[in-house]
Amino acid sequence: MYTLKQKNWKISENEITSENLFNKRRDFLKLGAAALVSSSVVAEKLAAVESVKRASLDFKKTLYGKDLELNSFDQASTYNNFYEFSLKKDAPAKLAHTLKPNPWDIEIHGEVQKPMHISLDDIVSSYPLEERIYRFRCVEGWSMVVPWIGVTLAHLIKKAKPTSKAKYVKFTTMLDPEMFPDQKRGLFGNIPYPYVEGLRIDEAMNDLTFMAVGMYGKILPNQNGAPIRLVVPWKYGFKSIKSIVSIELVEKEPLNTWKLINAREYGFYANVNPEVDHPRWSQAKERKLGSFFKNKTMMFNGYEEEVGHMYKNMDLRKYI
Ligand SMILES: Nc1nc2c(c(=O)[nH]1)N[C@H]1C(S)=C(S)[C@@H](COP(=O)(O)O)O[C@H]1N2
Ligand SMILES: [Mo]
Repeated sequence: MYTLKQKNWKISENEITSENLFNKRRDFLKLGAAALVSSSVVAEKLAAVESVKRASLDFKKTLYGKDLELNSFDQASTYNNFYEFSLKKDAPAKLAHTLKPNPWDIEIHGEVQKPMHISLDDIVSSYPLEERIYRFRCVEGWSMVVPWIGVTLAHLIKKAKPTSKAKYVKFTTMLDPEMFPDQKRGLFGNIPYPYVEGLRIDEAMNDLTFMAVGMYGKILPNQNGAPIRLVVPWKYGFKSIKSIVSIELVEKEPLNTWKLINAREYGFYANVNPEVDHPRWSQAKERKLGSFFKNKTMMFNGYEEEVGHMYKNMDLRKYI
């Protein structure tokens, strides 16, 4: 079993870094690395970009979130939770150049008729990518609005043909201490690795549940979970697991990292809910990155119409 040091998980009300020179350096490094990878769609796209910019993606715009006011790319890419790099919000943007998102392979397996491996290239080249603007709410009380680019998780899962025993989905982040410095620290690390998460199968198949490969028109910056991460907009941000290598269909409710660390404070469901406070802080309000005032937290983060039916007969005070 893991012995865990007591940490100060609570948010420090950090300000947002506006301009970030490290981004430019990181993109430059990434372009260098990409040139070494042969004949891959993503690598070609990267190589085709002359200036120090992230590769653009082809995608279609959708109506999701069209009336929401976006946060800036700088805000979303310099204020991150990615414990594989650091506990500090501004650190992943500076450290994440060690993540090598290409080539990348995701395994879809477990209770499926057609276990499969898909590469990031497969996703980028064989699926129509869409852009969806979603609200995103961290359990710590900050929120943002981000234009993600990707495919629905249902799209990927259906390909593998789940069996009738597939009741939950378990996700796993890459385990590679060369890419993620905190994974080198073993029991002294910030959290146990690899980071794992889970969804119930109906949640996983819900139309809102998204696998993002990009944001703001381009491939994901490493610090936001490159090359592919989950986005579950009605749940607290920790459910939206980054840099995924395994999607496993399972029969029993899988453990998730935060519940494993502290089951009293973090549950499996983690639905955004203004009425159910975190044991150490209220969830009634939130502060959008870059804004001075707090707003009221919305039930299911504003997605009640789309997802409320899945929790009709559940006591949401019990199933936190
Ligand atoms: N592998 C991994 N995934 C992760 C985390 C992490 O530390 N490691 N942090 C989670 C938390 S707490 C949040 S709020 C979001 C933050 O996503 P962002 O940095 O893109 O805003 O990622 C989630 N996914
Ligand atoms: Mo979070």
